[in-house]
Amino acid sequence: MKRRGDFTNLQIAELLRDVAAGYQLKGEDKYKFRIIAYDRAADAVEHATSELKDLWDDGKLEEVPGIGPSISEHLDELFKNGRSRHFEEVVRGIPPDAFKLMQLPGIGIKTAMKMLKEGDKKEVAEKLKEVKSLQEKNKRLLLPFAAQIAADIINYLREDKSVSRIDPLGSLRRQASTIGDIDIAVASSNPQSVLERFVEYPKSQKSIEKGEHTASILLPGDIRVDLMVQPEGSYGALLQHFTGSKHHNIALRELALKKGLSLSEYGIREVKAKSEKLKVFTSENDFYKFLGLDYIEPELREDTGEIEAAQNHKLPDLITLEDVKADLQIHSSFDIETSHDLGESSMEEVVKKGNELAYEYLAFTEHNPSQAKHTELQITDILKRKREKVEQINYSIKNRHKDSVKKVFNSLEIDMKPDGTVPVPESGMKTLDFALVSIHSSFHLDRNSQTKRVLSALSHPKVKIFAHPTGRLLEKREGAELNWPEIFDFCLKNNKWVEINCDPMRLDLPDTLVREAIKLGVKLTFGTDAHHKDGMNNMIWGISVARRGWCQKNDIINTLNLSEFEKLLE
Ligand code: DGT
Ligand code: CA
Ligand code: CA
Ligand code: ZN
Repeated sequence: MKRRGDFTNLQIAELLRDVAAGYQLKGEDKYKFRIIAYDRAADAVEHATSELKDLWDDGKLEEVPGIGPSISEHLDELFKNGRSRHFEEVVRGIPPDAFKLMQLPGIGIKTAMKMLKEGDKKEVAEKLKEVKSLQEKNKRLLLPFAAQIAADIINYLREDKSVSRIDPLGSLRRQASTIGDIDIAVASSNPQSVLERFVEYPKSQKSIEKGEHTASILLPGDIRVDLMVQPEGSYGALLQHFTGSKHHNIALRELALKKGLSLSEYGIREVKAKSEKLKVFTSENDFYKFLGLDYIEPELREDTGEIEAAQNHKLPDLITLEDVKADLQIHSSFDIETSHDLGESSMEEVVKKGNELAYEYLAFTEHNPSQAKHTELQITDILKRKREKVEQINYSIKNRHKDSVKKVFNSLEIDMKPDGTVPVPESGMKTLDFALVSIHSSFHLDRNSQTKRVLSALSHPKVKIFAHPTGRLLEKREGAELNWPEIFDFCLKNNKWVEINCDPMRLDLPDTLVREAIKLGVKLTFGTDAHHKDGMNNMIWGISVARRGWCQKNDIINTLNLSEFEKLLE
């Protein structure tokens, strides 16, 4: 039941952004740090994996990175009384429509106020309508979907012979799990010709704007694509500037200022030098080097310590797809009589695909047989039949020396019942090499019960992996409430692993939790959760999550070779 003071994370994030805007109107310079603090807190809340209200209930608001003591105090009042006098005071007198207009790309609070004061009434009404439809949709794109759209446009633009370099920018280049709009950079000796070709993109619904170096179009479904073009000589600065993230750039700008330098998409200037000569950069690498930094991979550019690490030569050597030797969650079409979905490809087809991907081993992780429809004896019988099938596959691949897949493991993705027990009898568990457990029901248990449930299921000696751990579905369903420090601690002490599920709709564990896990030394696994052999291609999206979570090769179980992996199972 909703009570007064029950705010969703999204509502709180919006509120914090409004307060930041309020401070901006009060004085951009005077309140510089508060503006940054509120903006940052808004981002943190939006990306938080737990409901803030619940954290508050547990007295843990300040544990959210980005929420300091002062903001936390105001939120405390907000949750207690349903309002914060401080927030109200900061935004007093600002018309609600101004905040609405701010939700449009490119409109800050100052522009919004100006539009309301002196703008054309009809235009403002039009814009407000745009906001409303934006709020109704306001869905972000899944990463592979955005990547495909960008790849199509990139191929199309490459046909212009003046294009010498072209790359995605923004959240897409940083490989974020969801993408707001698509940004693309081009190096060209003839920007106008590229921009003209771009606005004539056959799938474009509308050209939003076209200037000297930039243009924007709208694709069906209100997908916005921004293009930035510059000569090759300053392409490095262009890439750097529009890859973001915003917070990374703010932090970088501050570092530069301390060195008396100012940064832009064109290059670097000395602030005080009379000549005001612009230093340009073809390569992003040199841009960072000029600031005394090691090259920072785009996935790390979120202002979460990467700049300091780059100063101290402490950046991680990020994992790559080539490091991966196995896929540890695959559903074959073996009829295991589950109440969930079966896979569509046979075990043989999956092995063939595994060879194409140059893997050394694979795990078959069909869902457990339905408990409602079978006796314990029947469940064990089905699992024994599956064991035989897996042994037969292993026998048949044993002497195929040219193939890379040397072994398939007999695993299972097991539901955890709300009380934390597993719906498979001991005699059935014995047939398995190892098992995964996952939450497929009762997503809304309170945090304590949910955590207990997970730890209880993970306790079974055959269970090694906590699969798609939050249970989130991007843009559809929030994850379950869990006490992550407790879960990570348990995994560390009991040699259990946490999955990065590579399904683009899941990408679960989320990158921020990946980082927390590996900081503690918890080992992670990749599972594509493929229900068709082609789903095994999704490994690359799991890699994006791992890289954003600062993972190196040795953080991930799947990088072990077969004999190392077998040893871990002993
Ligand atoms: P998104 O589109 O919400 O998934 O996130 P981003 O990071 O792609 O954000 P976007 O498209 O607004 O801007 C791309 C990057 O450009 C952003 O990460 C920071 C950088 N940037 C630098 N200066 C500016 C600026 O003046 N305006 C905008 N919009 N971005 C800027
Ligand atoms: Ca973007
Ligand atoms: Ca953009
Ligand atoms: Zn599942």
